[in-house]
Amino acid sequence: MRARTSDVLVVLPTYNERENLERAVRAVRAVGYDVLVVDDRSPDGTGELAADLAEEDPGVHLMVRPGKLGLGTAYLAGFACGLERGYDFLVEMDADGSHRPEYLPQLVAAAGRSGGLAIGSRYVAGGSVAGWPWHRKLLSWGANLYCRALLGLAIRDCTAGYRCYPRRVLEAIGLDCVVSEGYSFQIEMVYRCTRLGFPVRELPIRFEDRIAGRSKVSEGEVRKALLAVLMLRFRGID
Ligand SMILES: Nc1nc2c(ncn2[C@@H]2O[C@H](COP(=O)(O)OP(=O)(O)OP(=O)(O)O)[C@@H](O)[C@H]2O)c(=O)[nH]1
Ligand SMILES: [Mg+2]
Repeated sequence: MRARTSDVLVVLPTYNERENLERAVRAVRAVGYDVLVVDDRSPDGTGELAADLAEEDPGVHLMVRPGKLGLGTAYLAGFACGLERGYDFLVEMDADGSHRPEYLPQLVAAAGRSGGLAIGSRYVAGGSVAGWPWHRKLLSWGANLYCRALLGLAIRDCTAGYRCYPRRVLEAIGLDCVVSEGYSFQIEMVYRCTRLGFPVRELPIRFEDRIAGRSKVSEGEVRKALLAVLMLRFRGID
C-alpha cells in the first residue's frame, strides 16, 4: 500500500523536552506529516509549548495525560487516537533530536511496501550511533542481545524507538493486549509483530545523542524492562 502524506501521523511522546520539542515538531511538519504530541504534564512546561504549536498549526495535535505514565502507554494512547482519526501509518519518534526526520519518508515507504513494521535501525549495515559514551552503547548492545536470545528474535535493533506501523499491524496486535508500560514496549511490539507473521524491515539510520535535556532511562526502568522480557518469554502473549 502506498502511503499518502496525509495518511501518516507521527507520535512524539514527551516528558521534559521543552528545549527539543519545537525543533522536532517543525522538522516533521517540514516533511509534511501530522504530529501528535503526548505529554505527561512535564514539569518543565513542554505541554504549554506544545499547546502553542498546536494552536498555530492544525497539523499539530496534543494529548495531555495526568502524570508520568510511561513511554509504552504514551504510544498506546497516541496510536489509539491516530487510528480513531483515520490515519493509516503510525510513526514512533523521540522528541529529543535523536531521530533525524529525513529518514521518515523511507520508513513510511518501507512499511507501506512490506505491509509490516519498519524500524530505523542502528545495528544493521550502514547504521550507527553518534555521541554515546561506551557504557550507554554497552547497555543498548546487551539489551538487544538479551532480547534476541530470550525471545528468539532475528531483529538487530529490537529496542529502537524510530518506527512505522501500518494500521493493519496495530489492529491485528490489538492495543488492549499490550502489557508493557515502559521501555519494554518496543521489544513487546517487535515480538508481537513477528509472532503474528508480519514482516519486520530494518533500515539503517545514524542515531544521534539527544540534543538537550536528560535521558529518562533510569536504572529502575532498565530493571523493569529486563523483567518484562522474561515475563514475555515465560508467560507468553495472548
Ligand atoms: N509521555 C511520555 N513520554 C516519555 C516518557 N518517558 C520518556 N518519554 C519520551 O520518550 C522519548 C524517548 O525517551 P528518552 O529519555 O529520550 O529515552 P531514550 O531515547 O530511550 O534514551 P536517551 O538516548 O537517553 O535519550 C522522549 O521524547 C521522552 O521525552 C513517559 O513516561 N511519558
Ligand atoms: Mg532519546
